[in-house]
Amino acid sequence: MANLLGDLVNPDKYQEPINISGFDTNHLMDDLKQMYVIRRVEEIIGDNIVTGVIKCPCHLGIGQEATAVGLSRYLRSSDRVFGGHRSHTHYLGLRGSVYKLFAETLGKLDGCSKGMGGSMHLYDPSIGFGGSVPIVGASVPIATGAALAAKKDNVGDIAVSYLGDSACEEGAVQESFNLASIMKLPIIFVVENNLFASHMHIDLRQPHNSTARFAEAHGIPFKVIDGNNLTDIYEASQEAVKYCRENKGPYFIEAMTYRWRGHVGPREDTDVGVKRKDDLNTWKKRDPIRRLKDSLINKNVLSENDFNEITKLIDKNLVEQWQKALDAPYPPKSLLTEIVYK
Ligand SMILES: Cc1ncc(C[n+]2csc(CCOP(=O)(O)OP(=O)(O)O)c2C)c(N)n1
Repeated sequence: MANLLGDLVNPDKYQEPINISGFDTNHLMDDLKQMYVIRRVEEIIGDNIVTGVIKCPCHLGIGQEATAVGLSRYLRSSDRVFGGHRSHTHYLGLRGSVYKLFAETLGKLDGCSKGMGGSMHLYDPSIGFGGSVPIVGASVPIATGAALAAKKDNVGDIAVSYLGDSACEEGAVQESFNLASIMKLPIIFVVENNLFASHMHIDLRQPHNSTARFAEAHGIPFKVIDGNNLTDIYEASQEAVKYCRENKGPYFIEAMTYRWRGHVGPREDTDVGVKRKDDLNTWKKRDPIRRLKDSLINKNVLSENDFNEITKLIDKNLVEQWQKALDAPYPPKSLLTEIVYK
């Protein structure tokens, strides 16, 4: 078996600024801001879990912001994107409303799922987000079905299925890979490989640490990339989206990344009893935001001062959105029978 992850699995590597030559600086700046927005949104959510204001379980993607932000740049609102339990990044990558996400985590009527879903059931078809499902791997067959529908519509729309490394261990996920391959469905499977399934490292669960071998086994073209490098994600996404829009079949991206917080909730020092503190400190040096920011500063596109001004404005706006969500009403009980059991 080829060593597909190579040095990507070594957190001492890939800490330097990224190569941004030839990329549109407006795009890079826009996506830097969005990655910062995502990180701060999740930090606010984390703080409000600690105080008990947020009561639903939240799986934070802090450290994993780049993949969805980079891929979303090449998607359109008629595409069909699906996620799982850790999908704030996927929803916000598509420029989902921060206010609606805050409101959803608080169970408020203005939430993107009318306050009925919480953090793990996000939904907004107006931006192409077909939904997130907390049952591991469960949205992958749904995304595959959406790809079949897109193929039948024949207007070049595609599906995207975000999944974790452990979701590949679900039978329905392997069946989805097979079906997508055999039916040449326009779907990008994006595995965010953060090495862990809650507390358990991939080396204890699988005979190999890369999930791209599943793509190889199913005859799906794939790219293994540094998931904390925005421009690597741009390049892989552009190729994958083009391939799918041209109706050539599915594509598989394995993005190597690492989550900074525990499996669920805001604590970072422990993870269901597993200590990974030393590793975490090293992985933090592969921060996708800091690496992009440093690249832009090195090229004189941005200064430290500009960045501070930009982030100050974002922070102020997020505080306002959070307060608005706190003040928003809860849904009426009647909505339960109107929409949940419809
Ligand atoms: C079918 C099923 N089995 C177990 C769980 C409990 N569970 C929730 S998340 C998770 C680990 C998921 O790991 P991965 O898919 O790699 O995503 P990550 O959490 O790393 O983003 C598990 C085992 C579940 N929700 N659904």
